[in-house]
Amino acid sequence: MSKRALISVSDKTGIVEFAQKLREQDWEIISTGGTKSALSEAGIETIAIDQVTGFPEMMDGRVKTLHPLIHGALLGRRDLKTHMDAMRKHNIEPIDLVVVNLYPFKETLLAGGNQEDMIEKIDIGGPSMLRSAAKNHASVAVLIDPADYEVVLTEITETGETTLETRQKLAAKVFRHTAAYDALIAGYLTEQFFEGKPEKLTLTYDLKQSMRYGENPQQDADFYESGLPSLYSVARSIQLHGKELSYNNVRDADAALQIARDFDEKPTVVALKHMNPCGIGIADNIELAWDYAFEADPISIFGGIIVLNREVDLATAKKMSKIFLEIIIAPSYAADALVVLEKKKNIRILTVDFTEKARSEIFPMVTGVLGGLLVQNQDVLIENPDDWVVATKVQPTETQMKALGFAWKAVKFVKSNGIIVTNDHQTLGVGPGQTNRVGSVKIALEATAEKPVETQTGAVLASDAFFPFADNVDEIAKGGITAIIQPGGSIRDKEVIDACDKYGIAMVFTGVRHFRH
Ligand code: 93A
Repeated sequence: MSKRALISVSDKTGIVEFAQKLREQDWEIISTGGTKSALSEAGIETIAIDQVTGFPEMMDGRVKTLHPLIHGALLGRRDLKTHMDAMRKHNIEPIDLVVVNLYPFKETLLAGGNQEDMIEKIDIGGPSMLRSAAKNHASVAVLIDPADYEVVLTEITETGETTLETRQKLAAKVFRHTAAYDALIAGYLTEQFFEGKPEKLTLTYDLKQSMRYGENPQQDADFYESGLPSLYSVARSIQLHGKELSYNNVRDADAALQIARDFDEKPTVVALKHMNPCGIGIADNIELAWDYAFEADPISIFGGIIVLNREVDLATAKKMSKIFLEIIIAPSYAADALVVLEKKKNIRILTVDFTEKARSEIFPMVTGVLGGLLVQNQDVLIENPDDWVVATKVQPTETQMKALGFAWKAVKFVKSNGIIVTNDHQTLGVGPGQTNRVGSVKIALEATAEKPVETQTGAVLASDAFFPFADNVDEIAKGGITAIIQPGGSIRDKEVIDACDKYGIAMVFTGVRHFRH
């Protein structure tokens, strides 16, 4: 009796050649509607699935292969007399090879399919056959990837059958594949039916890029992208120029995109180094925003990551091209601006779709720990300044309030302990990541002191978490700061407030902290 294969594929790439070779080895081929048509057109003889099951394909194809005559043929153990007896009794002819690829759920999602389209793209019969065949890999070979056609054909041509080792590997691959397929469906439906609960999203990721190395050359690394992509992401960015992104590039570019997301009312430029903002500028046009971001720290910006939230024009491009920058990201570039930037060989130029900013907030943030993962949703709380409380007797002026609002947005992205000094349109000093808050205050104030005096007028300070002691305020007063914004909530708040009043500094409590460890 000749061997039997069942072929049922949505993506028909390479299937004609594969089926042709099987027929040359005298294999019988069973196939479902669309696959059968494709093979018949190429002159390949196949048996229709309904001929095997005795049932027509029905309900728009929802039921085609879900039948004991198919699943018995896949699951029956060839080494057990009872199974073989059952097969004989019920006229079940064994199937030795299954070739299936599933309804294109992910592709339809990426193409913007609506909910109804997506539901129809949930493949039921395909995964069932894959799972039956993979479970019975002792006897059945199962293919989901055209890249594996060759090895199976070679074995069949040489010996008439596949090896156990190959079948085992293919079975493991199938369960990885169906698990990812189901996880993507679970993620999609969760997003559809559980509004605003990103922490409940099922995590599905696909390998996007094998990186040359990780944080250091002695570390291996890969870049995975979410199964539920948003175009406002490094993973979905389009690179117009420059070398491939490195591991550190991806992290920095991501951090810079997260910062820029919070500043959309006005043209904004974010400059970032090693996960911390080194300059943020907002203005009425993108060129001036660049000037502010640059002047915020003309040294750190060298080799920096830049995100501009408006089209890059020629004047801005000319200014940017004067220094070495690692990455530039913007929604678009004027043609002449791009020409100028592309003259720099080593710069990476990317675009992302800023209209998808809000959607990007659903991504869970995943951090690796030894032996596990920590998952949280993003820190995207929208704060209403009306809820903030002036804690001091000294009241902030309107200009100070504007500057405090800017500083508060900016400090959220500074590594804890995070301190930032700004005016109302530009960062002046960043104090990131010190193990005590006074250390961060000192760094931020030192950097501020180096700035031209006129930019320091009206400088305010933000702290990502409360001040545990009044010593911070003593330092801040020495730096000439006139207003502070911080969460409040320390048991020594009163001492901190009294110190501010003593120095004539206004202080606002937000009631919300923004750690970034
Ligand atoms: O709608 S289904 O879930 N019901 C089934 O019984 C079934 N059997 C195979 N989808 C089913 N398939 C899928 O049809 C396969 O996974 C494959 O993707 C596709 C091939 O259909 P056709 O040969 O008609 O193009």
